[in-house]
Order: sequence, then C-alpha cells, then structure tokens
Amino acid sequence: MAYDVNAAPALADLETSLDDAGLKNPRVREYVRHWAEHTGAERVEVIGASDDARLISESLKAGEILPAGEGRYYARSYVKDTARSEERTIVATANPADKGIYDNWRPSGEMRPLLEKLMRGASAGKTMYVIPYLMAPPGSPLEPYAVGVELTDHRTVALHMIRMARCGVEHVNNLADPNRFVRGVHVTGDLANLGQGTPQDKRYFVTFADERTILHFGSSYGGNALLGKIAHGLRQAAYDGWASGEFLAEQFMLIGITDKETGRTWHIAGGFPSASGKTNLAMMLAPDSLGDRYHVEFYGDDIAWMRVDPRDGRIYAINPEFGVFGVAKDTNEVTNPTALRSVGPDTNVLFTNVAYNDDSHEVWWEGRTPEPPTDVTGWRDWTGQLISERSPEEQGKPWAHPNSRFTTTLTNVPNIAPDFDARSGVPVDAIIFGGRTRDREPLIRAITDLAEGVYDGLTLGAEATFAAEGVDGQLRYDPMSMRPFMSYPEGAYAAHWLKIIGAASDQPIFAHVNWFQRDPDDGHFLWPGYRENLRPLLWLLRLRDGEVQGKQTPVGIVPTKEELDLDGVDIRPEDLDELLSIDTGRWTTEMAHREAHLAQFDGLPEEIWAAHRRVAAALAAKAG
Ligand code: OXD
Ligand code: MN
Repeated sequence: MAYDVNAAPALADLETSLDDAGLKNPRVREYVRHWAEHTGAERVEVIGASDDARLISESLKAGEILPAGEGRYYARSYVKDTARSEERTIVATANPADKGIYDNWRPSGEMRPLLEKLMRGASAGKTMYVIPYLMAPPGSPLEPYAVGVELTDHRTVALHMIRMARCGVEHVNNLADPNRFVRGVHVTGDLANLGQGTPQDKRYFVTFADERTILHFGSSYGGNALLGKIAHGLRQAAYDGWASGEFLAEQFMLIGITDKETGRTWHIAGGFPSASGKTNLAMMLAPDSLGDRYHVEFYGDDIAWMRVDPRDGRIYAINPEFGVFGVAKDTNEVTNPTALRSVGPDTNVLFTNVAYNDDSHEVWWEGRTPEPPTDVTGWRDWTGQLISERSPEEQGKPWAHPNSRFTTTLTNVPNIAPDFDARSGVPVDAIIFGGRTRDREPLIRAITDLAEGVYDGLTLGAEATFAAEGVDGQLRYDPMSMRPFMSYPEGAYAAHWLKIIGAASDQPIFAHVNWFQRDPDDGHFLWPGYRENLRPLLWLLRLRDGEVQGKQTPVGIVPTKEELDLDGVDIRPEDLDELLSIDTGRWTTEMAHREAHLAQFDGLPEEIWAAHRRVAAALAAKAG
C-alpha cells in the first residue's frame, strides 16, 4: 500500500495534543513531529503512568488484553513473535572500530536508510504513543544518561513501558540540555508478513549507539519493543558508560542482605546467563532457620548501573528499571514465592503468553503446579487454542510458551528494599557471577583480585542448553551475562571494567557461585538451592569483612565446611565435600577453552591475560 502523507495527523492536531499533555521540551516535540510524519501514524498521544487505568480499560474494550482476576491482565502475542531476536539485533555506529565479537556491529550509514524505509508509513491508521521515561531513580547522578522518549504504535507495549520504567512528561520537560534524551522508535509492522526466522526476515532491532537513537521494527514482544529496558538500559547505557568513562551498565540483579542483630546491610550485584535463576535469587527469602536474623531485600532482577561515588570512593549501583519482566515458567511457591506475591490481585500485573481460562480468568504456566489443571474446561493454551480441542498428538505440548512472562512494578514485590529509589543507589559489597554448570564449579569461590574478578566475569558461561548449541561439557560463554547486550568491543569493555572498579578506593569482593552441581551417577543436585543460597553469600560477606579466611585454591577462596552456616540444611557430607572442592583436571581442560574464548577479543588488557596465566600456573602447580 502506498504511503499517503495526507493520512498523517494534521500538524495543528499534533501540536494541540502535545500542548494538552503538557509536553514542553521543544526538541522532544520536534522529534515526535518528525516520526509521526515519517511513520504516518493517524494520531499522537503522549502518555505517562497516570494514564494507565484509562489505557487498561481501552485495551480491555478493544480485546487486546483480557481480565485475569481482580486487577490482573492477560495478553497473547502474535505466535511468531515470542522472544528477543538476537540475530536481528544490531549495534550501528559511524566508527568501524566499534565492531566487537558479540555486538553485531554494522555501519550506521547502511542501517539508517534501511530502517527509515521499513518504518515509512508503517504506522498508518494507528495511534503513536509518546512515552517520556526515566531509567534511573529521580535525582540520580546518572540521570543525564537515563532520559528517553519511546514512540510506539502498540498500546500493549505502552502498558508494559508504564510498568517497567518511570514514565511521564516531567522526565523531559526541564532538562538542562533539552536535546539530551534517547530517541527510541518502535514500529510493530505487519507481524503476519515479516518472515520471522526465515531468510526473508524483515525485522531489524538497531541501536545507533553514537547517535543515542534506537529504531526497532517488526515485533511487539519484550526487549524487541520495550525500548527502555534492554535497548536503552543495557546496550545504549553500556555504550554511554564507556564513552563517558563514568559507569558500567550490566545485566545484573541487585539485592540487599540485612543482619537484623547488628542492623548492618550489605549489597550484592550479580550477573547470570539466562535460565540460571537470576530472578529467583534476586527475590530470595532467607531460609526459615536464618530468617530471625537475616532479611533479604530486593532492588532489581535484571539491570544494574554502577559508578564510583566520589564521596566515599565506593561502587554504587542503581536498578534503572521500575518493574520486573519475569519468566513465568517454573515460578511457584518453592522456587519463587515472592514472585507469586508480586503478581497477586490488584497488582495490575500483565501476563503474556501463559495459558488462560476463558471462564474463570485464571492463568497457568508449566511449573506453576506439578500438573496442569485436571478440569480443562475453558482453558486455552498461549496460542489461544482450547486444550479440550487438542488432537492426541498435541496433548504433550506446553500450555504456556516457555518464554511467557509476567510484568509487574517493583513496588508490588513484597520484599522491595525501602531505599530502592535512593538517588545515589546503594554501595556494592560484592559482585557475583554464576552459570548453570553440572560439575567443576564449586558452590562458591571468592576472588579478591580485581583483574582476576573481571577475568572470571569475562569467562562466565552456562552449559549449552541443547545439543545444537555446543559441545558436551563446554560452556556457552556469556561474558558478564552481557553477550546479547554488548555494544562495543570486548577488549575495551574489559578495560572499562578495570578502570571503573579500579577507581574505587574500597572495592567490592568478587565471587563465582554455582547452585547447579549434580551427582554424576544419579544426577541429583548436590546443593538444595533457592533460599539456602543465602548461606554461601553470607560466607562471602564475612570473608570480605575478615571474619572468616576460607581455603585458598588456584581458582579462588572456597569456604571450609566449618565456616559455612549449615544449620537446618539437609545435605549429605560427601555432597558437601564435592561442593567445596576443586577438580584440577576438569579445570585444566576448561583453561584451554577459556584461552580460545579470550583470544577472540582484540585489545584485551594485559592484566586480564596475566590473570589467566596466574590461574593456569596455579592449577599446573597443584596438578604438579
Ligand atoms: C532478557 C530479559 O531478555 O530480561 O534478558 O527480558
Ligand atoms: Mn535480562
């Protein structure tokens, strides 16, 4: 269909709607005008958090969302639009030196015209929602990097943004530099005709990092569409943090642990590749036997920005987000009761792609209960198909999509930290990394040297999850859990880490954790996990405070059995021995894989290579 420029909103109407919304920033208005004309949107609507109730009722009326109990809502996505697409995600700049191994770099001169062509007229007949937002607690020293305006032609995306970011015109009206905001344009496109996953794939998700512009075309799902979260909060912010030399933006959770006896609170930030339990850890409760003494507080489950605070020389972290976009699968009373409480009645939670009951408005996903509801009356799977009409061959198919989600604001999380929106963020005592590894990695190993800590983050990985992804026993490396979000070269990334953390006069301790070691014979997990994960973390904090010494190994310090508080844990002595020991042979094999992994990265700082050689030499001496 030819694009008819006359269908674009009359300029006068557009100005009136911007005036009515109180949008004063002239540069934002100019930007909205440009893209409204370019995409051919029929009308423009500026929205913020206070529009949520109205947007919800409009979406219900239009059938875009369905009621899922009191103050809970449900949406299905298009069937071929269910996850972030890494192969279609690109970082584009003018400088070829920005090309790294994982950032999928392309010249912006090539990508700009492509995206402009795809977006031209592509929102015809639709409303363009203008969403000014802030990816930081208000008043944060990182606020200048946190301001953005997303334009989206999808109302459900707008509802997600309101939950995931602080939204409203107040975030852009009085900027010291009115031009300093991230420009994010999201155009859904004709989802049924985009060739998702085929050689004719028309989708493009591009961050023009040096222009602070994000253009995403061809999806309305998750990080493809909520531009504040991953595109701005991680890719753009990581680039900005590097370019400015001021901060790190990482796919990290952030928690606080308070000792109620002494009143002391520690904070831990940490990166985990997907499917390694990051959200469960971030929402963890203290085990019953330690609950009288310790309280775990939630700050965030997915993103942390970290900088040095000149006032005390410590690393401070903020969670730039305002909500949780959590994976529903396997969330239940055992794995994450906190998550269930945060999606209860009147939380205004939005579920996506879980199973839904037309009659009772209940939702269900795999792992919510051990078995699906026995009475299937009214139940539809995530595609909208009635379970009762499934053919015999379809019976085994999951009811919910494996990447189905719940979207809820931070304030619904029962153990949200009281200072979660503190301007300065919170001081970080420890930075942890953890993957899903069935052997080799002990329960916890602490690293006190900065370069060895960064080296450990760069060699983070998780077991390949299915055969096609990797060789048995070999990790899929995911440096700092940032592989899909890297926006500049890895060598520079490592140097930037050394610089930022190195500038702190009181540096966090590093550690690598692994809750997933298994018995090679019967496959049982050696460590009970979940709430018990607090115990190795408490040991780490005591180590940092000099209260325990642990046992030095070639790959870090591990706890002695006596140092780990195991009161109330049901664990076999032989499993505990295994969890706290280092298999030199397995580690030596791993070192060769690490070397090949690191060798891909141009300009990797010598300190990182030196750390690698130190660990290798210590292992060789031990094997001796
Ligand atoms: C992700 C997410 O894709 O947090 O990592 O949604
Ligand atoms: Mn994530």
